[in-house]
Amino acid sequence: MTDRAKIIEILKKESKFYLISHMLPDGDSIGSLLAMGEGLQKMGKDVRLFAPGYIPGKYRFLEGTESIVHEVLVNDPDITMIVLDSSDPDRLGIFKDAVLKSKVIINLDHHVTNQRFGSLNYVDSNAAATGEIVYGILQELQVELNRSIAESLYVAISTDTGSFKYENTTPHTHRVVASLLEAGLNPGALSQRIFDERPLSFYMLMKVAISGLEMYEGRRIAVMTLSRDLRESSGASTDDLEGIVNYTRNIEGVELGILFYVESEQEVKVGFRSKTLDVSELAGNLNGGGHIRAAGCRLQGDFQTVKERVLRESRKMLNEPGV
Ligand SMILES: [Mn+2]
Repeated sequence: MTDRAKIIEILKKESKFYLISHMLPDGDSIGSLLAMGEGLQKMGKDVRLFAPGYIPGKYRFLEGTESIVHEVLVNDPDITMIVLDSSDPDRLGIFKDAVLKSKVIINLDHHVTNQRFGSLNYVDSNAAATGEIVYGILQELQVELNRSIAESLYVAISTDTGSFKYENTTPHTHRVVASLLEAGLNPGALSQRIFDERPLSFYMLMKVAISGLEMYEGRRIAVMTLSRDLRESSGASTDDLEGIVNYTRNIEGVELGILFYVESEQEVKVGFRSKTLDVSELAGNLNGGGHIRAAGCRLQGDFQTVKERVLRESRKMLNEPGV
């Protein structure tokens, strides 16, 4: 019997579940958490939802976000844990210890790097999002899709595929989404809300970032610089930082985009975006990490020193790719 089949059995048989998503909750982790939670509730199960972090404002319209708990759960051996979209237990933050003490941990994920820390692991790295995996499980459990489950899964899948633009988007992804649309959601309104609309504070901060734009290496590297002071004086939140770095990569001819965020006199956060380079390797050389086209690191030191070091590593990577 595969782990997937065993998981289906447990979901049918057991009655109490705690569902946990990862730190810095993103669209996939929140959407998967809500959809799985509502699906199990529709089967008459007793379900509680947990997230070790703040839910970004743009996702709070999803039904059920208000019931997500952020404090440490009380451990009870009768409760089955379902961990979603988390490649390793450290991603569970304050919930890590309570989860690891449980007898049954169901690990549902799509990250290639998943450490298979569950007692049952269903990890499918061909899935574009954990939301696709949750969709398959709910189908198998014969849970009928309603509008709120469909919206949660749409948010999960559309965010992890960059609105169906990233290379992880497959024919299967589109088939899943087709059945979500059949459940009656409005993709235009949802996408407007998740991808296009941003608070005015974001644009005020963007204005500052653009005015300081610098180009290097024959305009193949674009650099933006922001600081905590600039962010605070523009009224922007740290949520608003997310996304600004993407604009560096979107400039025509740019191969590598960098955003420096000066946290303090002794610490700088660096975000990398690329079109074809492996920036997870670049970030890795600087004690950071991430994905192939989107990665980052956090460096100690004053801004000028950090900037010179990062630009030196970046030039090296750009001029000798694959070496
Ligand atoms: Mn994901």
